[in-house]
Amino acid sequence: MGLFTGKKGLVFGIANDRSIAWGITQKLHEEGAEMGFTHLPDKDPAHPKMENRLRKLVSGYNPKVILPCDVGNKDHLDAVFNAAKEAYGQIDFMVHSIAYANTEDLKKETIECSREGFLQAMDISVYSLLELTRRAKEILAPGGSIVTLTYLGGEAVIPGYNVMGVCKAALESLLTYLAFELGKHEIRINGISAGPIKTLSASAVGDFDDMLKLYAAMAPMKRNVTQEEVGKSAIYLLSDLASGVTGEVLHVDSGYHIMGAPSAKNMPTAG
Ligand code: 0WD
Repeated sequence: MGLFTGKKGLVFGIANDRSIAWGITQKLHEEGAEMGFTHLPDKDPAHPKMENRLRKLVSGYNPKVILPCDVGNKDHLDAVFNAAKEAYGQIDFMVHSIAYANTEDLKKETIECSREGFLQAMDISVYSLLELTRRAKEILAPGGSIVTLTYLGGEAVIPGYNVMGVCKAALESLLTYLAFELGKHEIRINGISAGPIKTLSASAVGDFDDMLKLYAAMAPMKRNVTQEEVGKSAIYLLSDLASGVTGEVLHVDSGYHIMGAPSAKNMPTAG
């Protein structure tokens, strides 16, 4: 009997086998969860790359829901939540592992970010949590739990993270307001602040390989975290083990966030 035996949920944000959402999904599956999934809509329906990639990954899981979903598209969201209601009646958890900023705006200094780029990044990376949560609330059973993914760049300046840092700050604030409002319905929502993991969207962030090296040098555990480690922490937050935890951001980053400076031994020598 697994932690999630008899539990059902929705996972948003699997792009490929490197996605953090895939790490979480594998752990949920090991613990007996039944899941529905979405993928980004394919531009060419004759060659549904995104859909095929997701179907291949989850083929052993017999999902009742696999649908295209751009979180900025109301019709897609209607279709996903209608299908989930029909397939499952009620659900027990939801994973929000979505962020987007166009590369041009992401690479610019934050001060240079365009209005359109800023609004789009906020819409897809932050408002999507609000919208998915509002819809999920209608089918989440009491005791239900939501997890979203964030990053330290929302708490302090991480050069290169730019407009996405502003989005993560907003996301972390949003999750506390949602936690407050959902608490009376016995629904919890928490965030995982993951250390850097090389995924598709991470490769859009400047100097990513250097960031991995910096973490390995500076973090108390002297290494980076894995997709699997984020998955393990996510099942804690999504399960009854965390029944008293809401509005929390759990750092899964080898302890990097507690450091104020690298060890003096690693500092470049002055003069
Ligand atoms: O180092 C990292 N990889 C970290 C990621 C450290 C800390 C946090 N995170 C966060 C990200 O900011 C994001 O919120 O984790 C979450 C998942 O990111 P990921 O697993 O690193 O990235 P990826 O595998 O690319 O998944 C993000 C997915 C998209 O992938 P692509 O690369 O195709 O944009 O978000 C989804 C999509 O599947 N996504 C959307 N889904 C629905 N509608 C949309 C959209 N409009 N845009 C992006």
